[in-house]
Amino acid sequence: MNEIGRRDALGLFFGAGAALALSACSSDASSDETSAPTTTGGSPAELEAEARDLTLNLWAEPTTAEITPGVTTDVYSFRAEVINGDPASVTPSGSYLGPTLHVRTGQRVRITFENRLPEESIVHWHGLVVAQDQDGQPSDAVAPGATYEYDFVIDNPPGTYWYHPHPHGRTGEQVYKGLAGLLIIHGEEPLLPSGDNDIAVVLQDRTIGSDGQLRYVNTMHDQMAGFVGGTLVTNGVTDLTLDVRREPYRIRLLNGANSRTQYLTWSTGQPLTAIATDGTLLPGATDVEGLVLTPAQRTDLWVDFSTFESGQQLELLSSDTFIESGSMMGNGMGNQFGSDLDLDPSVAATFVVIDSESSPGSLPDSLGTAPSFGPTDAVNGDSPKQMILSTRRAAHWINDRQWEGREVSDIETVGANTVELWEFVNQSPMAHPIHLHGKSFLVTSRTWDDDSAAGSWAIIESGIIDTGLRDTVLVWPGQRIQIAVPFGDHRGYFPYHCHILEHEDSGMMRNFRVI
Ligand SMILES: [Cu+2]
Repeated sequence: MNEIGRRDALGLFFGAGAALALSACSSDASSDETSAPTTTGGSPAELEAEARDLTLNLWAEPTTAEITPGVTTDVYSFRAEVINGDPASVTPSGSYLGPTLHVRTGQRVRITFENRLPEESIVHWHGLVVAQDQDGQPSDAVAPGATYEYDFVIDNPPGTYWYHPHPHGRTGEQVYKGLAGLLIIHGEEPLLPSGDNDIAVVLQDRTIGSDGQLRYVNTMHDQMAGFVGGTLVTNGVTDLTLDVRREPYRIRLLNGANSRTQYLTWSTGQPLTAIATDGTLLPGATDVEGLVLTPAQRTDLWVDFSTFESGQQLELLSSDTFIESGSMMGNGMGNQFGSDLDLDPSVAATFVVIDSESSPGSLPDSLGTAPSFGPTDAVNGDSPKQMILSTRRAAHWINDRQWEGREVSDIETVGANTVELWEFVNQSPMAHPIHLHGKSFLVTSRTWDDDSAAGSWAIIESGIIDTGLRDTVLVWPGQRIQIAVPFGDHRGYFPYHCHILEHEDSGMMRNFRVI
């Protein structure tokens, strides 16, 4: 891709006029390029006008990318083309990231996935409510050269989702090599910044060797702790800089890292204003001084740059939150020494306020609707199903079991269209972000079984947003959390797993069965 294309795309803007508002790195900030953008996504209103069936070809292939300026790196990438429907439904990322897919609530989507990789793969639509055979499960992985046909209707509310591969044992390395993309659902929403004031920021990390190639070590230690790259890579590049006008913006954050749970702050110390979590608008905007984002979680922010001076910069800072509160090789917690968490922020993205007229905005008083269910709707309100997360024999376990495909236990069998209370009890020395396929749930309680790690939790606790719906939830060592899960009407087998991809790949994954 040429330089202009790279610059247009890297901001992952969803509207027109992206070229005026973006530079890929700060050295380009003074550029006077005014070429018309070539990678626009269409505003929600435009997409609404275009609402109709969408047919795509989507493929994964080995290719190269420029993650660090001037350095060519071998990667895997998703690419796509619109066969039928609005051409703006696919917007290239300009990096190794897959194109952003724009769909609408209620829209029928047909996607032919072609595996052009030298290994098996399959695409999972993270957070989407779909039938088992549309979910992109490990058992549906297809061989090199083979295809998989998807045909489903978008059944989620508007919001921020993503897609990534899910072949068992290979997800971590495939995502690390570059296979991930955003999926934005448009539709009826309160009045929020749109068009080119609607930006996505995909947070990842990579270790790039002196030869310019990605390092994915995947040692026993990496499998146990999760692989953390040495450099923050945002929207597919190091040192991402985005130009913004003095106006309100919606910034859709996705943590697409393999294992790094990030604590995010603004360099000015101002609060982060969250408006949506994991694809669902919060009932009301929520200010936090720092924001915790686990792998796979999304949070949409609202930021008003109208009070900034032209030329002022706002940096999004990210700190790793890894703790190990006991022995990784031991039995359970083992120890009583919760390590303190030492936040060490690095710049994940820099927003540069360009010379423009100040145009303040305000948020709607109410955003999302309150969830239609709660813990009192649970069929097992008096006896939550208990899932024990543990670490022993150099492995991570769920109820002393690992991935067994379609072998499910009694408590992993649930009734369609019921709400159940599930309880995750973390007896492992590590934090685990737990994801349930196709289910948006409520976190109804967090208590301590063992408060050895309470000190480190206290450092990040204010950045945990449990008030909205989630599809991925962080369980700190020693914690017991309860979630209320509405299981919906799709029957069949669906994975639930730790979203530290090295944990998932090494077996910290199970199926539940909806009957
Ligand atoms: Cu885990």
